[in-house]
Amino acid sequence: MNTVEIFDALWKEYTERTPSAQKIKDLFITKGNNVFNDHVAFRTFDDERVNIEVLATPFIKAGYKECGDYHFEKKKLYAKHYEHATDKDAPRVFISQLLTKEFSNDLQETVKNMIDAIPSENLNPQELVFKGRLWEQPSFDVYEKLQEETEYAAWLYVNGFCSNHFTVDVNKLDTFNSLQEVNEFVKENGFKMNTSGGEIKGTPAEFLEQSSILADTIPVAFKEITKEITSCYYEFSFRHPMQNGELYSGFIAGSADKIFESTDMKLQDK
Ligand code: OOG
Ligand code: NI
Repeated sequence: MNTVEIFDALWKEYTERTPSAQKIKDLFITKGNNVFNDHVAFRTFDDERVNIEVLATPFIKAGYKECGDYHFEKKKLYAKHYEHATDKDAPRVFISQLLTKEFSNDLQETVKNMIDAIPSENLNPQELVFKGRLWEQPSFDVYEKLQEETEYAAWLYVNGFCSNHFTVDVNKLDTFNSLQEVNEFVKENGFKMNTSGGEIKGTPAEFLEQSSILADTIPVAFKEITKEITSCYYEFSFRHPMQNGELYSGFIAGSADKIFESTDMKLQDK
């Protein structure tokens, strides 16, 4: 698959779970903008069958190369970002993994069982990122136990491997000049922003400002009960030029730390 095919397939699957993203994109288009995608992100576990390197496979095959890496000590996550070697219009890819050994034996066992349950024909690095949840119907009891230790693992247990956000490249919008203006527009249209760490994460001095809506929720049929659980969200990024005049191309760990929380159940109105 080339990059266009990859991102078309990911967008289709993502907007089925994240109707707000399609609605917001359409609002920008109605206002006269072309919408470009700055990056997508994936989440996974550090198990060698599904870790960052495995999820990166389709991108590496399509011409991507590894760029930065990021540590999240409190959330016990590690991440890498990838950029296309030659195609400057291809979106960046951010992939994080949970450092499972830093959690309880129970959590490690649950994660191992999840991955053991993936049918072998689906454990295909070239396709893993397009498939969503690959294990059996989740249990609400297991979901809640994971959530006590980490929202990230609970979210992954329900949602599986999928692009958890696309990102509007605010620099390339024609009718907006700042992230503030974009946020006002998104809020006026009835969407709720993730305000953890402030509505805008990062500063011009860090060369990257970001914001995101709170994740949509979708009904999840657990073994015991059907409940509304967070799916995915939409992000907005504004990049600033560095001393050499080029736009900053990486990520900022301190900001990403808060962007992760866009899928936290505790930020949703109860
Ligand atoms: C990724 C959060 C980090 C960014 O742009 O800093 C991120 C996630 O929610 O999995 O996307
Ligand atoms: Ni992001």
